[in-house]
Amino acid sequence: MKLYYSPGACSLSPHIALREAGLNFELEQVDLKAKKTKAGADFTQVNPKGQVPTLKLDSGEILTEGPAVVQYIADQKPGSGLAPAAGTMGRYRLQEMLNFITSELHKGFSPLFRPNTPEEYKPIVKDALFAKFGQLDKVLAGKSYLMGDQFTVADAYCFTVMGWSKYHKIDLSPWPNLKSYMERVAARPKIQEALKAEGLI
Ligand SMILES: N[C@@H](CCC(=O)N[C@@H](CS)C(=O)NCC(=O)O)C(=O)O
Repeated sequence: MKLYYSPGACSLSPHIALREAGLNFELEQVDLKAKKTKAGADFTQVNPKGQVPTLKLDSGEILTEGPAVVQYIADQKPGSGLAPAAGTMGRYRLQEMLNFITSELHKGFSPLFRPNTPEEYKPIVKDALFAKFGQLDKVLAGKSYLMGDQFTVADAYCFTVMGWSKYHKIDLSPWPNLKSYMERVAARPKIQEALKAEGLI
């Protein structure tokens, strides 16, 4: 498999999942502005949406959209516990969480990254995000990970997106469960490996 990624972008989530699953994979960096791969290829020929994460499967097929990509990775190693078995209530709970992360958190952060977002709109974006942080903080009360004691691909995604807080000088202290969760997840050896491989630490 080959994961097309950009350092620190949402592609860090499947990158973590691949390492946590212990799968063999290659990484290829993408310049998201120029839409070029590190090797100089036109990235839109790989993924017409021009976005990461993009996973090239061993069959040559291309899989996109973070929540789908991480579930595919988890399902390659069912014993890893990265996702409950398909068709179980646990899997629907995982999908519920992945969808929350993608639509409320990930896309909630997006305006903060756009160079043309007016400064006066940013506090409105942050207020909406902070309401979601409060909801996550409640979910995490008394739990090690989002789904309970087991680390899953939802944690890889949540850690990736919540990590963007530091780029926007957002202090997580008002959400103590979320803050300690971020520290706990960051300490996982495979996460440290992924962060190093992307040049983030
Ligand atoms: N709906 C996609 C969104 C992926 C996405 O927003 N990727 C960003 C990086 S975090 C990207 O590639 N941005 C460049 C662009 O949209 O042109 C998913 O969930 O995977």
